[in-house]
Order: sequence, then structure tokens, then C-alpha cells
Amino acid sequence: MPKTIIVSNRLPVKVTENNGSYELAQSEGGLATGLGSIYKEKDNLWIGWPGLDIVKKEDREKITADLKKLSLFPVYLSQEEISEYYEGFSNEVLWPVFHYYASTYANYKRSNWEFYVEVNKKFKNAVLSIAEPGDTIWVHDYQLMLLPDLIRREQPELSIGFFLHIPFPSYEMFRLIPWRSELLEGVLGSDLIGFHTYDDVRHFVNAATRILPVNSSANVLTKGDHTIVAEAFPIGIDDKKFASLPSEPDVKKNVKLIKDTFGNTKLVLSVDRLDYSKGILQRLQAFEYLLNHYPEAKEKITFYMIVVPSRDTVPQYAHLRDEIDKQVGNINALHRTMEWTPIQYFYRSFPIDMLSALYTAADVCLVTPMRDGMNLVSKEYVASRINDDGALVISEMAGASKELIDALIVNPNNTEEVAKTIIKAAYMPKAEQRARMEPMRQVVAKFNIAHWVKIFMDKLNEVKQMQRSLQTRYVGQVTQQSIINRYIKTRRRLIFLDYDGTLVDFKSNIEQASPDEELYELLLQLTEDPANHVVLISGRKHGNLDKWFGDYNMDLVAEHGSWIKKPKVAWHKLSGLSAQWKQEIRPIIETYIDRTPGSFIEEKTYSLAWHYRKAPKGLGELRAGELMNNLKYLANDRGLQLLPGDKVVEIKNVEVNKGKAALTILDNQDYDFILALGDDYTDEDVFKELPENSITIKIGNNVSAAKFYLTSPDEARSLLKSLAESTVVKTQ
Ligand code: GDG
Repeated sequence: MPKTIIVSNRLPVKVTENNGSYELAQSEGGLATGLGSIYKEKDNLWIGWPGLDIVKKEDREKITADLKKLSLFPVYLSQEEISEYYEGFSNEVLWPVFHYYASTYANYKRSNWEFYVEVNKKFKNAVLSIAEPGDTIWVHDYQLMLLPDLIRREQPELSIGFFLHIPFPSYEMFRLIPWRSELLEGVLGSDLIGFHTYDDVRHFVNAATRILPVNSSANVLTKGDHTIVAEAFPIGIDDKKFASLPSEPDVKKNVKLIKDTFGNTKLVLSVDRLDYSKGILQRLQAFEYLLNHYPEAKEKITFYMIVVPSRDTVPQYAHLRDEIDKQVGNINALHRTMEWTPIQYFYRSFPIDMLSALYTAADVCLVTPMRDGMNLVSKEYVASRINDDGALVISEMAGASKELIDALIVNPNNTEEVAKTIIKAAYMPKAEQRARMEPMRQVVAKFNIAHWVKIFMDKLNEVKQMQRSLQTRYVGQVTQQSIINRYIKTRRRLIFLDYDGTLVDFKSNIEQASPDEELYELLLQLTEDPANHVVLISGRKHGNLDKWFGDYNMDLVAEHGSWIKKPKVAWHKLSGLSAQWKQEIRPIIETYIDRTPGSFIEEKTYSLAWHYRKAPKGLGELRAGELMNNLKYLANDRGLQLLPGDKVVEIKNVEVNKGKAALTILDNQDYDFILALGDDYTDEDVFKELPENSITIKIGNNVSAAKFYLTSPDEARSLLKSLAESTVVKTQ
């Protein structure tokens, strides 16, 4: 029975030492609750570090046995590993860079990286000691970015999902990391990669395609023969738990206590782990601004600020803590009155029933991180508001702001705006509170943690199935052999070969992609066989093909079918077509050339091609999209077709296309073997027009009408070579 293995840096358990013996307590975090539906089932389990440096062998054995009863499996880490892999690399490189604090806090120390690699390998060994074919592995978060690929290398048939709980930064940030390629390679070992928001997906796809030789079509990435999907899965919470807690007697008692103490003021609540990304100092600044500029709020608003201790052995965090102490002290000292202390500050964590009571009692929840992957506190506050009242102020830099669109959304750097919004939230009329809270509660209830787990797992299965169906279309050894067998048995063969991207790789200069000796040799071999009718079918100009292949015993089709040449006969141009439209379209394309350095226009008989191969990466693609949009209606009106190709947009008469050219050549003749190889949109017309029993092969990826696919011109050549040689061997 296949099982599911969850892997994260920390196990969802608290191990405490008591007089030399260890005690285990399961942690009640949202993730643990959500994933509980998985790891506690059948043989499933959760792998991770138990959270303490446990050295003695007998202690480890005992803890391992106790953890096993909870479906948990430990990876023990030494103090040194924790300090270099976790505190060093994870929290001093990945955390700051991914939260856009690279210049202030990132510390690129080589030994930290080396430990990161080693510890990821340690996790891999743990996974592989348990995983069996057919199992699903779900890896969590930035501490384990190398793990998916480490696992895939040894067990490629496993289903591997990865979820990043923190933001994925823009390419400009990510590229700063000296080990950026390795990190991307690591994550791309997964089948499905999940992020909180669509922006994270975009950033990831952008970084992957710019840094690695990886192709993307929307959110589907292709790395060699591996297809990976990147998608947004905004994490949810256990909404029912937060909605039911306010009815618990202990919570009610706490609510009363809070109301008795602060009831004559508006209570503004914030809850964060100690972290510079949470914008705590900026929030204090905004609150101070409020006290200075809205004197009417004095003695009327209390800011209840909880900061949960975290990483405070790291100097930057200790420094942040000192700064918070100082600012809170200053503000309170300046504004406090006999009856009122503006900020109630707590540097500790609270039990869940007190947290729930605060969520229930607070008039405003203030969530203003500088960056946050999602932010669960905002969702917990919403879920706790069972009377549909209260107001949420949330930073636009938190992933949650994309879902909780009815909150008051602020830029946390804008002190005045934050202060003004706190006032607005605190004095929001009841009707408005309800109008905003109701839809937010619906969102939080629907997209809860169970839903998150389900849609991630469903998608992972779907991706795996898609890969399998694609795999059957890949020309692997078995398919290749059956094509060869058909080839050997047949006597009237028609072979269509596209040129660029099919027989040769793309070059940044179109003139450079001239045929090499090996290709000439291959074409010679194929055309020498009298059973073969070889057709080179390209979008290139006829003069160009003539120069390269004019003497070859094959048909040449140039400019998508505008020109055709039979061996030893002159070129023949398709007649009866107008190219008047060029006068109208050319000036439009020229405006794009003016705005896109490196791009240029190529004129053919019945087409104009705008090339952007040499334009700055990204800009070319952007302009190509604009050009296509711009010409869409005009092209339709004038009977033209727009063809987005590899770093080119071509505009041509609809009547000219490779499919029609292929049919002309086919001309009802009795071929017993038809093969077509091509790589782009224009070749799709050939694939679609050819008879059902033809062998059509797309080069590059698998999104095509072709029956099969190969990944590169090298593979295409090797198939053709095997075909050419198969008959030579036979006749010897
Ligand atoms: C990372 C990403 C993403 C806090 N104080 C107490 C307490 N908490 C609980 C909250 C909440 C959790 O801790 C904090 O979660 P956040 O989402 O706000 O932040 P991170 O810890 O930074 O989490 C974040 C998350 O991963 C999930 O993907 O949303 O963006 O940074 O659940 O309730 N719980 C108790 N007492 C406290 O004093 N019991």
C-alpha cells in the first residue's frame, strides 16, 4: 500500500528534558493539524528534527521509539549542524533574501552552505530508508530546498511535492545568492511546487527559466524530460477550531478579564514571532505617530502587542528585541497617564485559550509585516469573529492580503497611512465591520487547512498522471525500435524535416545556424536511399535553403510553403497571393524595433518576421506579447496569420502554411511510411494535415498535436541516424 511521507525541518512535537529524561508533547500548530489527516493515517509518517540536541545513543533510541507511536520519525542533528545549516544558511541567507532583506542581513558563508548540503543529504537518507516505489513525499519549506532533487536522483518514480511557506523573491533578489542554481535544481526535483501566492509562482518561474536551462509554458516547467508544475496554494487554518474556542468557558473567562481591564478603550491587537520581516518597529512608529497626531485617541486606544520569542540567540534578533523594548519604553513613558498605558507589550507566548480570548476581545487586529509568505494570525482573527464584527488591518506585503481583500489594506512603510487606518478601523461603524468581516469569514472557512492539503495532494496526483501520459509519448527505446521496424519494412517513405529547432539548435544569430558536417552526412545517408522522399520544410528564405541544400536530392520548401524546389529543378513560387499588406504592417513592427534594442525585421515573400533573439531577456517576450495584441484584429481583417515562434513573431498570409505545402507534396501518392519532425507552431499544421497513420514527432516538449516528442535536435538526429543505418545494416 503506497504511503505518504511529510518532511519538514521540525517535527510537530515538543521534546522537553526533565532531569535527564525526555518528554514528548504533540504541538498544536495549524500545519500539524492540517497534515494530521495525512501523517497519522495507516503507514504514513512525518520526518523531521525533534528540536533538541540529543546526544546519547540510549536517549535517541528511546525517543525514536516514542516518536514512532505518534507516526513521527526523527532526524537527529548536532549542535554544529543546527547552527550552520539552520541558523547559518536557512536563517541568515534564505530567510533574509526571500524577505527582501538581502543587503541588511544576508551572510553568504561557504561553510554554512556546505552544512546545508550535508543536512539535506541526511534528510534524504532518512526519506530513502523508509520510502518505497509508489510513495508520495511532501517536503516543506526553505530549510529543505535541495531535498526534492536528492530524492529524485535515487528514486525518480516517487511522487515529490514541495511547499514553500515563505515568499519567493523576485529574480533580482534571488540571483544574489551564490548557490542560486543549486537551490533551483534542488526544488525542481519535485513534481509539484506550491507557493502561497501567484506572485511567488511568477517569481519562481522567472528565476528558474533565467538561471537554468529550463523551459516554461505558463506555470508548467520542463527540465530535460522532467515536467514540473508550479502553482499557488494559499495555506488555510483550522477555522472550526478558532470559531469554536470563543464558546469555551476558559476563553469566555479570559475575554471577560480583558474587557474588564481594557473595556473602556478600543483594543488593537498584534501577534508576531520576533522577526524583522514582521514590521514590528515600523508598527510602533505608526502607533507613535497616531498618538502624536490624533490626540483624541489618547486614553481611548490600547495597543496590545504580543511578540513571541524566536531565534533570539542570533545577534540580529537580539538587537531587534532591544530596539522594541526601547521604543515601547519611550512611547509609554511619553504618553502614559494614571489610568492608561498606550502599549501593553508581552515578549512571550500565550496559551491558545488566551490567544483566542484576545482575538475575540480585540476591536482591531493589526497585521503589518514588511513581507510575509501568508500570515496566519490575520486568518485566525477573522475565524474567531463569530459575530462578524471587528476590523482587520493588513499589510499588502502579506500573502493573506490577496485573499482577505475586504480588510483595510495598507503599505506598512507608510506611517501616516497606517496610523490613519488604525483610527478608521477602531471607529468603524458596525454595519461596515459586518460587511467586511462576513465575506472574509467565508473565505477563511472555505479555504481552510483541510482544503489546502486536499487540493495540493489532488494536484500532485494529477501532475504525476500527466507525466505518465506524456512519458508514453516520448520516443524512448521501445518506440524508437518500433519506428525502425516499420521503416525497415517499407519502400515508399515520405520524410518531412523542419530545420531550426529540429535539426539544429537555435543560435543567437540566425545566420550562424548553418548545417554542420554531421548533419550533411546524415541528410546524405537519408536521401541516398531510393525508398526515401525527403522534404526539408522550413520558414527560412529560399535563397538561404538553396545555398545550404540546393544540391541535395531532396525537396526544399521555403518560407512556410511560399517557395518549393524539387531536386535538380528551379525554385517555384506560390502564385496568386498578395503581399500588399506588408506596407501597412511594416511601420507598426518598426515602432517595436525602435523600442526594443536587439530586435530586427526579416522580410520574406509572403511574410514579415520580427526577431527578438538578441533583445534583453524578458523585454523581448513582453514586446512580442504587445505586438501580437496590437496586430490581432488587423491580421484577422487582412487574412493574415500571427505565428509566435522561438524568439520570433511572424506575420504571413493565411494561405501559406506548411500543412498545405505538405499536402501538395503528398498529393495522394501511395506512401507506406510518413514521418514528420518539427518544433514550433508552424509545424503543427503539418502534424494536423498528415494522414492518421503518419509518425509525427515534436522536438522540444510535449505540448503538441504530434503523436510523439523528443527533447532536442540531438535526439532528433540520433533517431534519424538509427533509421538511416537500419537499412544499411539490413542490406549488408
Ligand atoms: C511561516 C511564514 C506563513 C503566535 N503567537 C502565539 C501563537 N502563535 C501562532 C499563531 C500562528 C503562528 O503562530 C504564526 O504564524 P504566521 O503565519 O503568522 O507566521 P510564521 O511563523 O512566520 O510562519 C508565514 C506560515 O509559515 C504558514 O505557511 O503564513 O508567512 O512566515 O498560527 O497563532 N500560538 C500560541 N500562542 C502564542 O503566543 N498558542
